[in-house]
Amino acid sequence: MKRNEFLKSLGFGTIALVAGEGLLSCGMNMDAAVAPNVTDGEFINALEIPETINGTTPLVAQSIQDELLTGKKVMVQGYHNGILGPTFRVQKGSNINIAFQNKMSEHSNVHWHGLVVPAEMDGHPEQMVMPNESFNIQFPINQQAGTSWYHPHIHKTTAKQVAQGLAGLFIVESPEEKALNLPSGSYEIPLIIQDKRLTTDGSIKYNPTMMEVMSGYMGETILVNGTYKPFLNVATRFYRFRVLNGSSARIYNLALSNGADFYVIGSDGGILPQPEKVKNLMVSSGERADILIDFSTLKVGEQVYLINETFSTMGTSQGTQSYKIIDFIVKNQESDTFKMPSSLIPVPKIAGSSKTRKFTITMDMMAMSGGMHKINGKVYDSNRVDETVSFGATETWEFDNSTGDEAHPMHIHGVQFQVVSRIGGRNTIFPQEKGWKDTVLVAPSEKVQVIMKFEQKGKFVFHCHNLEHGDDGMMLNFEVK
Ligand SMILES: [Cu+2]
Repeated sequence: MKRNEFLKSLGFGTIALVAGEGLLSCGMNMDAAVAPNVTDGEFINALEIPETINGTTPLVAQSIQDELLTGKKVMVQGYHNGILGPTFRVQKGSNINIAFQNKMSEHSNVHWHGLVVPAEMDGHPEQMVMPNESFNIQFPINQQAGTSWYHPHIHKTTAKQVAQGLAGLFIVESPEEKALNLPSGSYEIPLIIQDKRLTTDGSIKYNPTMMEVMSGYMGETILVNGTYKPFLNVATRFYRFRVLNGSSARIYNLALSNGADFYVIGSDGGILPQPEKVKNLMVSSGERADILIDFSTLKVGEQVYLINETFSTMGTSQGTQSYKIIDFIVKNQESDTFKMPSSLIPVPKIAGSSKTRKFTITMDMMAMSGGMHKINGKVYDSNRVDETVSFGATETWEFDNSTGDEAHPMHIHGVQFQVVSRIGGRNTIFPQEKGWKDTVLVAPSEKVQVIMKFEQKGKFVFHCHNLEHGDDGMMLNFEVK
């Protein structure tokens, strides 16, 4: 049953017949429970920039104090000195050796989202690091330059731990990328965009109702790099922004408040073949976008906001409101040495698919006890291997959301894939999908095909990166052998 039909059925008084405990506890104020409005206000806090570390720096998951709202110190979770974690910056071809320590009172682990690493290092939900335990993370970087990220991946508590602050960026660099002379140093800025629901004392509240498990949990406060109402002083030149949508469920349709064009130069797992000029860019949970913004057309003293523009393609709970995300204030006049290259880094097309697997992604309203969100009719079972893939095989996987009315960003571990086709719904492959991907947004009515080569042996998961959907069971195991 679709969500809309389900809500209609509630109106006919069938609640007692279809409801489980979860539904009754969420009350009858259904729409109020979904998609709280984002509040606007003055952008007066300087954007915090996470510290940059190398591939051998220890990482500690901990409960720690931070101040999300001015003057309100609260406990959050993070990997460093507050919410979120440092940004790893490593070279292609290097070896990673990270001593990970869990200093929290609950078990956790680290998934390297976007990095193609051995299965035993991937942060599979079974790989738990218990409180006060350590785990040595080692893997080689054998992939192209790109913007990956890291976060916990414990089944049923991934969303909560990410919401409480456990996430960080992992940047891979390469000589090919360096040769492009993209804006770097203080002109290369990470933007980790997350929505939070904050209590009046300024702490992060994570307690989704059943309705919010259906839609995804959305907060009314947008943080960028953990900063509330952030601004960034910029000069009259090009900047590179590494955007991560680190939200549980909220999808952003990024645009500039002056309607100016900007350029997508990279997707989840690498640089695009050429810059793509856009006015809007849809980024769903887990996805990254490497973008260039040209502030040279503005004068000192002017400002422009990165905003979310409304959209109507992702179901009724998403995109209902336009709001500001960050304020760019032009502070300095500077001459720009950067010239936009006409081509970037080639992305050789993956071909020779030996098999097509089809995955129907559905929400089953009647299955409240065992998880409503399913892939091919199944909810996640850690003891079950759902798909077996031959090592070295190239395959096409199709995610079919043609009967659904919620959006599902589907993420596959252990690979970087390419988007082959999108049939139904938005019916197109978007600029940010013309390169290496690990997460693809499958909107209502859409069937999306991706192609990839499996080059890591072992057991991995693939799942919806709407983290409430994933925790609810929209995740399966596959084994490469
Ligand atoms: Cu989903």
